[in-house]
Amino acid sequence: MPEVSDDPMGEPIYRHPYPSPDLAARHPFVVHDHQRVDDETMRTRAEVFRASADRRRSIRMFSPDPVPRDLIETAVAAASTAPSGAHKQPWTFVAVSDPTVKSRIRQAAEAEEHTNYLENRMNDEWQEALAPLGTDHHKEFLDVAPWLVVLFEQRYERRPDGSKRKNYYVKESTGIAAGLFVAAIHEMGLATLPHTPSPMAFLRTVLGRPDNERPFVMFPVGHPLPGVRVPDLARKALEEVLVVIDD
Ligand code: IYR
Repeated sequence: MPEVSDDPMGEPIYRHPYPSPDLAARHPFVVHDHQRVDDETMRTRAEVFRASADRRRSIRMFSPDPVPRDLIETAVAAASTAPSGAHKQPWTFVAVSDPTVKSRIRQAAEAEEHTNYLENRMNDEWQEALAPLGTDHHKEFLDVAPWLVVLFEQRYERRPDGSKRKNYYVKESTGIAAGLFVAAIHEMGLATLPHTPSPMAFLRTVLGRPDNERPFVMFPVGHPLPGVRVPDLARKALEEVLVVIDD
């Protein structure tokens, strides 16, 4: 087995190598397949990704044009590469294109949003924050978008004997998977919207999911409706979101 690299001066960089021989004897480890590239190549790749990410917008009017199922499958496969607490991958994606089920979801979502917007379940401060986005309780896109992908977090897992096995960092893990899903959908040229018709418990019932799963976020997916308008938002400047503690 190749040894991890040491300092050229002969001093080991790590005094506590990972995995320890004892750990490696008990669990399988493999050498990481990594191709190091030079700084300029990294700069180019980083900028290509940044510029693409910056073109992403949340879309609230989708074209009804169908989207092949294999594209959704590939996006979920990409999302499911997300790092997760103790590698438990505590998520389930439910992809719906059945118009009857989409319509049931829309009805239930609009009922919750009606309470949110028109019966003041979202307080004034919240409604003010949303005003520039122009959202309301109508969620037509839930019928129109060819796919609704509902992401569930698994708070625990059932062992074959029915007992519960805890998952760790469920929200963090599922949140990262959600981010990768958004990126995958965008990179393939489709659009989505992270939608949370809160409270979302109805999604568990409508989709017949087990009691260890809790809805985390829902993604309508499709092509944007041609000519769709989006809020003229600016993203925060790097200086507003990045603090560097340099040497
Ligand atoms: N879930 C509601 C309200 C909403 C909340 C936030 I925070 C948003 O950024 C946008 C909408 C809805 O989907 O309309």
